[in-house]
Amino acid sequence: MIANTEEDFNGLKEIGKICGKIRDKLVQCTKPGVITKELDEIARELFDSAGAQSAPKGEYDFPGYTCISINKEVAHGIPGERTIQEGDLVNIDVSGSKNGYFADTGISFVVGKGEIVLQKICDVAKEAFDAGLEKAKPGSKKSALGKAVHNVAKQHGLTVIKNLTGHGVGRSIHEEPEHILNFFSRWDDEILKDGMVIAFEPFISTLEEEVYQSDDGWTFLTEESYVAQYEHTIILTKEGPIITTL
Ligand code: M3C
Ligand code: CO
Ligand code: CO
Repeated sequence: MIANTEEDFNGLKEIGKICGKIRDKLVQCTKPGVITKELDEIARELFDSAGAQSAPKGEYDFPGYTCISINKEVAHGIPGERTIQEGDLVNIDVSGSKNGYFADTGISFVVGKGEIVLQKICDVAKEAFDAGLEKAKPGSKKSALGKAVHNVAKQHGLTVIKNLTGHGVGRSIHEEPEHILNFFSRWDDEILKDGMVIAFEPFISTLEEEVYQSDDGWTFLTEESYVAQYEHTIILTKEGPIITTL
């Protein structure tokens, strides 16, 4: 969407704050021994008490209130009976709506002490986000974000996922612009607009560049790589980006 009224900015900030708080609470509760369904239950209660709805559930009938993906799972992991263990790479992605406004945020992190490479991809996903954020200005090319993401990945000897992307958000969870790529494409000539709302979510991978969908019809996996994501909802303005999900 293009945010242009006070009501738009307030509505986007309200749901952004709710999703950011739920994300932080779930990260804080992700300890060895916790079951992913228990984390999702916390999210359900927090959405409820905030008068907000889960976007995966409300928009796609996803079997959970949040997406929780572990180790070789990259995204859209279904919360279930799985127990978190020390050293797990966990991704928590929280998206929701209130009063017709949407936000989307996610983070990958390592539980306790884990393999060094896992911490590295999490750090690089954040670095790639920051590099792309520098380019997130009205009047700039949308493709500059993906170029920045891919450059950061390459600098660290890592790759990006090419078939998962960021996207427009605001009045629904996924809307125009349809794709914010994790790499440069010369065909992507769209210009970012003042007030445009995007979910920017670099996916940094140790090796493979594509995910495939598991038999459960939801979870995205790789064969043999680890992937980290870092996502926020951003309103692009001439005065600078507003991150609604901090
Ligand atoms: N918030 C998710 C979508 C959840 S709906 C099941 C997203 O937009 O960040 C992702 N898209 C692709 C992978 S994660
Ligand atoms: Co998301
Ligand atoms: Co998203």
